[in-house]
Amino acid sequence: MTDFHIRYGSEVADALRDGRPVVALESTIVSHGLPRPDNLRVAREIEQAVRDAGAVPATIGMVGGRLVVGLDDAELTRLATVDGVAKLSVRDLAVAAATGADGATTVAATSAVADAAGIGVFATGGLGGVHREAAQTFDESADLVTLARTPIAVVCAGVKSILDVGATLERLETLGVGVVGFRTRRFPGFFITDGGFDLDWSLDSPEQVADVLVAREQHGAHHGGLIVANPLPTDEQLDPELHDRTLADGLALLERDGVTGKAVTPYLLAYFHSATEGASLAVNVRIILRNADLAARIAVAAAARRA
Ligand code: PSU
Ligand code: MN
Repeated sequence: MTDFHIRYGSEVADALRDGRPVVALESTIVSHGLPRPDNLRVAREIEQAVRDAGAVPATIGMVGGRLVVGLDDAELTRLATVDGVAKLSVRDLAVAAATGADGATTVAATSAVADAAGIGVFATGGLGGVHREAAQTFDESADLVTLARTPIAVVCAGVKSILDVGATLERLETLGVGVVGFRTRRFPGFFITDGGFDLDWSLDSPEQVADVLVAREQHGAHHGGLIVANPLPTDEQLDPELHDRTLADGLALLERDGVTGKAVTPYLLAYFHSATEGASLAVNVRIILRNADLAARIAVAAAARRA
């Protein structure tokens, strides 16, 4: 566990003190993953989905150099609407704090901060991973190495299909990050239900996931993350043909525009949202809301087991 200088939202502070269920939420999807003005509305809807399932949402981000666990509505609005919000991975947190920056935390940074805050369950859309062409570019999300050392359960719809899904699963295995399907033995591909790879484990209920979290603690096997892969039902996924076409075009544009590094993921997501005329955005939102709901149910079940 790393020490961060954290300011807590009052509702989150109360819930953590009382041992009530809390779900961490990231802010990069709000600032960089979803287009304005939908991003702010969706950010609020994600929090509401957590509340509706009985847990307290803790959206994490940096405001004026202060790391906040449980952004209030004004802070959330700021990160969703002002220009120049930095995309913060773990390595960026100290620099951003020292320079008084506004920043949105990625899966990696959100996981690290949530763990430091004592929050064990986190909901997002899709995890970062190994990028296509990574053999040349070495572009692999810090989400992977951070999850190798951070004991948190991350509910997501697999990794974004813009990545090399097979390579990402191999890296997760090497790094000792647990991966379980929620009611599936196929690893989801974010916009699409089936990412093309098998999983060893499938769990059937939030209570069963909570049992695994407790077992990890009892067996001292909780040094790394646990990915709970929650696929969209097939009738809600992005049309696979539209998906494949958009992805091919997006990757070509990436190359044409010379986009590299941390700009790659936001660029491709923005391209998807505009090229599919909102279809991928609707799917993206659906994914996040479903994951927020499942994460909250897991947090509720885990809190009950610890009570
Ligand atoms: N999933 C989404 N939208 C996003 C991201 C994930 O549905 O915007 C963000 C997450 O914050 C994740 C980041 O940590 O993309 C990965 O970026 P990179 O590939 O640069 O590590
Ligand atoms: Mn990268």
